[in-house]
Amino acid sequence: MTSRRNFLSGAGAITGAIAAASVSKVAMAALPEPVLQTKADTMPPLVPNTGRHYNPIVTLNGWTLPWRMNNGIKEFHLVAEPVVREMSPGFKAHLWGYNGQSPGPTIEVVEGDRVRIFVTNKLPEHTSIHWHGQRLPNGMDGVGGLNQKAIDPGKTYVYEFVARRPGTFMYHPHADEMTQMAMGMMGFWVTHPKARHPLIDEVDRDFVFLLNAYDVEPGAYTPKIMTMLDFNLWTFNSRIFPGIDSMNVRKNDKVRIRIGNLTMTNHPIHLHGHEFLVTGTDGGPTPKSTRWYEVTTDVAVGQMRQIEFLADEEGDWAFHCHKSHHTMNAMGHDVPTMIGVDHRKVVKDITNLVPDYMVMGERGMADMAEMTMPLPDNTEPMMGGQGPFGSVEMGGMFTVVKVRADQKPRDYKNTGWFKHPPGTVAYEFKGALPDPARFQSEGSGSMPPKGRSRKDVEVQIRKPSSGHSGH
Ligand SMILES: [Cu+2]
Repeated sequence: MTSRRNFLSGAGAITGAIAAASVSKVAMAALPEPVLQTKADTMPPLVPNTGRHYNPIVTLNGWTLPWRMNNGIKEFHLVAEPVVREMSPGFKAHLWGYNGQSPGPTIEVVEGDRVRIFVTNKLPEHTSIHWHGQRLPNGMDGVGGLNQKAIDPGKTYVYEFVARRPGTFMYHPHADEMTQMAMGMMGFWVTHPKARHPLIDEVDRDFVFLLNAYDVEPGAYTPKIMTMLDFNLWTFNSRIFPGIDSMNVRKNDKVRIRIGNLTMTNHPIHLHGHEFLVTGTDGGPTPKSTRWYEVTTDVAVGQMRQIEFLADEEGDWAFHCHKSHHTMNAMGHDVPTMIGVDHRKVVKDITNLVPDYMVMGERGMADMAEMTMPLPDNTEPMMGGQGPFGSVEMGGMFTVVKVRADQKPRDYKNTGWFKHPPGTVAYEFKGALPDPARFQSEGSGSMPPKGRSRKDVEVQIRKPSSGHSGH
């Protein structure tokens, strides 16, 4: 395996690293060395040193695939294969992806580039790649059976086309799509404009990630591929909060975030503290006359939305899907009520036979959030993430945009929690409480209708006994 570090120092083209790995010239002339990534970290932008210059993007908890130049053609090598994806520290899923990760690496090219992509299939079944949103010859569109023969296991196919339209695109299989997308096969593609573009602004920070969803039972490793809607892990680039990196920007940076949705439902993506414009879809940049300010934009299934804003408010700003069940982590489905049942001995016996097996809830669901009950080895609490003031009580599709005056240009380092200026944090009221007499005579806040006693309109509200972790 070739070290990613070589490419960051050498940047761009992969020729140097191949020479170091002493691959013969003959092999080089044929297939580019596949570059693998084993980590789920956010990699720094891959600054191009061959081909036309562009301002590289940053893939959240992901990376950009290096290329080699071959007679003016940008050559990439994607390997479709089973991968282990760390969804959050200590929680790994067995997925299918590309070049060691799921999602696959981001491909970055420039408008007008001729691109050749070698796709090697190391999956146990056939696959293909569809280049979602691209203008290309019909035979390169990747629908197995319709545009090409599917790529059998062990085979390598070649796709070649000119990246004609600048914009933000995706790639994914178009063969046994239900299985392969449920297993995590997808990636991002950015075609940068070749010159100043009237509708594509230069920005200081440019982030991309995919929305994806999985159904992995707590304690298990492999997604259930038959699940159609009832997923239990809602992810940004196959990571769940608190495993998703923050987006760290400098105050007054112009920030672009490109979000593609390859899940089976829509996601209203919401930014705190700033308003943004939707500047592009997978159909290209939006005309300026169609743009208006939003703080939430719905990204429907199979869509990409590109948002832009001026990060002029310092702080730690939440950025998340607004569906509250999508900011929660795994819960087992169809869980029988086990309250009061001591099944420890039974579980131990079953686990010897079925390692993925677990039961939950012998003391109620509150234990799951409070973590007094040991979680199975491979899962994440339903909600958590420690902030400077306690638990954030979020999971899934949630992260933070950190705006800092002292963030260095082009530095993506997380500098910790925001230090709020004195007097700018919500605080507890410590003055005298209002006179309770009114409440005693009239009932709790609402006035009973004339002629009826307070008792008649009383509503019994049962509060959860411990916290709000029930689900
Ligand atoms: Cu959502």
